[in-house]
Amino acid sequence: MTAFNWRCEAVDGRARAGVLETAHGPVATPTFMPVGTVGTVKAMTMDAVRSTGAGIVLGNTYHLMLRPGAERVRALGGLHRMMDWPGPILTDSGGFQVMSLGALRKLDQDGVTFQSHIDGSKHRLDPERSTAIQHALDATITMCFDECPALPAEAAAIAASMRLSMRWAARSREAFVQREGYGQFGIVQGGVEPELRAESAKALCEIGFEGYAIGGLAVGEGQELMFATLDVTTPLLPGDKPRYLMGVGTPDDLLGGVERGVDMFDCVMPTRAGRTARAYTERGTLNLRNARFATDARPISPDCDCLACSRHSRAYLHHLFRADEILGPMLLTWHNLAYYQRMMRGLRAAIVAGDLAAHGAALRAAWAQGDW
Ligand code: PRF
Ligand code: ZN
Repeated sequence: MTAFNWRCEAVDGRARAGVLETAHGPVATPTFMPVGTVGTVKAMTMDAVRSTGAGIVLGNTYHLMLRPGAERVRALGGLHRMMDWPGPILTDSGGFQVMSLGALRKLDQDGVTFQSHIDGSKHRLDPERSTAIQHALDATITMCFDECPALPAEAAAIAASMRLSMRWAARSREAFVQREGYGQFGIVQGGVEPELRAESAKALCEIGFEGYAIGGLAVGEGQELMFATLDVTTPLLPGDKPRYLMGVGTPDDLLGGVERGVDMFDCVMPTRAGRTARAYTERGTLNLRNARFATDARPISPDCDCLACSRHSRAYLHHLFRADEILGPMLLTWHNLAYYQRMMRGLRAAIVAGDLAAHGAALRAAWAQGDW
């Protein structure tokens, strides 16, 4: 059995390239984790997800506990078996989703009571229950149960929320059952206040986790403040453990995160955009519903080897979206995930080559240049 471990292979500035070793196989970092909220990466088969080069996917405690239920997933052999993804899976802990999706939420020091967004039924999540559910799902990486305030917010409110999350982190750690090749990540909170981020990072390092996430960002503060907060946060985290920026982001956010020492990312952006006709490319984004693509016989991107780009034209994708055909979202989600994974491969190679500054500048110049 493999021990859960992150091994650094190269450093370029603050950026790191490495390998995360887990019970469900290795993952090269920096990595982007496609979001499989309810046990499916929407519009994709898992073979298709694999073909893009993804090494790890994300699942959600909140959604899976409501439907089909954690015990049902366990009975179906765990999330890996149920969704046909034998590789590593990271599950988010549910607190963030309760706050954005749950109805009639009531937060107390112990946890949160809420109503399901599906049928209004009443549920409770707390650090112990969230951790037990993530075990039932058989998550390779379990996340601490935390609270994430929307920004902007008063510093006093952010401080109180962060301290609650740190008490919940200690309880999450207590509830975590150590197994070979499995890990649990703490989540740094504290808004955009450097002192609060420092207090949070210190509290988590004292508890000790297999990895450290940076939460509470990309919640309305803007990219400049997010990067400034990363600048003061990543140096406070252990150099030999993986770092995960939660719920981020655009290709430009990922590049900035990698440059600041982040190793893992997840976001609905490539998959959600794929269902709404927005294509990510080396030259920025394209809206394939736009009339100018109606007769465009070129592939979405000349540099892409995904199914959409190797077999189909922009004009065909345009037609599929205009006709509301299911194949449109399928092909474009595939393309967007292929782009994100290709970009991450490029970043890893650049870090290994000690070339990230020039590589990053070239990426930004091409995004700004616009369509071919
Ligand atoms: N905490 C958790 N999940 C999250 C976040 C957080 O702060 C964010 C913030 N961008 C996304 N997902 N548990
Ligand atoms: Zn493509």
